[in-house]
Amino acid sequence: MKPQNPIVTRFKKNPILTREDVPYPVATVHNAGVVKHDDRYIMLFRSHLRNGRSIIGRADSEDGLSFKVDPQPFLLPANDGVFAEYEAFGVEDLRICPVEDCYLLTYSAYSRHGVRIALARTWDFEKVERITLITQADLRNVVIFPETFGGRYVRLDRPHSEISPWSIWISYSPDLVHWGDSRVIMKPAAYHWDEMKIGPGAPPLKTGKGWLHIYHGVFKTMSGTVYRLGAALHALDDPATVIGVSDQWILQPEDPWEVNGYVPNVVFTCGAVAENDGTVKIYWGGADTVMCAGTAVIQELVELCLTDSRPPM
Ligand code: M1P
Repeated sequence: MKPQNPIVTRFKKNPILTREDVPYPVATVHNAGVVKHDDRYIMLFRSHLRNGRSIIGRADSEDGLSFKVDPQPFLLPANDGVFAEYEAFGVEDLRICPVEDCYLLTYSAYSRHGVRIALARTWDFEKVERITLITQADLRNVVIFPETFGGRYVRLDRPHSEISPWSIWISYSPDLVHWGDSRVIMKPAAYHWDEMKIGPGAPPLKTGKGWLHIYHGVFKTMSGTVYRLGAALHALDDPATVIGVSDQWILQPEDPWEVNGYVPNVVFTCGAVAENDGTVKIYWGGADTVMCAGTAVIQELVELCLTDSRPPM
């Protein structure tokens, strides 16, 4: 049964992008970073190739709903230098973080050594400059805040652990290259929809009451895992302080293309675009197979974090 009053209203034309829309052979289209650049929406989406490894494609839109895919992929695994060694198994789940005068791109770099996060930069989505690899293995889901704090860049990340449920950490950098001062700031809640693991989702959005972060949480059932989206609010002047986490999820797999696909029962976000009318367009991969989108009222998400909250840790 669908909820009476969904927090996120799905676009009627979901899925908004599928492999049929891509002019080169791919098996999936999912987990895309999205921004509004020069009044156009730019989507950088992940696709599995038929060898099981992933690349990143680009699609453009005027309304944030109807996207047209570029004839060629946007980012392929590097073929020389240190990036070639660490991207050999593919590039995945790219986030677009608007910082200063450019867009920082963070993406998972897979290789026989594990998964690391690579950092690249673009000004125009035409040329991409790889900067460096900013983590060791194994760590995924890095989003960088759009502002600096006390002169330092700040990111949310998600290291893997055999001891603790996978949680959201914060790290700092003076120069985007060297990161440290890391601490855990948000953990899965026991016997809760996100009890198995959580991870950063879309790059945080600034609101009057805090930084709104849409993250993903996972629950293990007898027939597999369920990926849902949740909302958390971080203090405006200190993102390490989580001032509220919505007790309820904001989106769960319900449409057929979210429930069934390459990985069933997954909604997974890497991007959200705040609009001038107080709404936010949220983009998510459905079942690791297609791209979907919907809208929410930013103030409602903020209120959920503040008034119906569970402890962050
Ligand atoms: O299959 C669901 C997701 O699983 C992984 O996400 P996480 O490590 O955060 O659970 C990633 O492979 C992601 O791409 C995928 O959508």
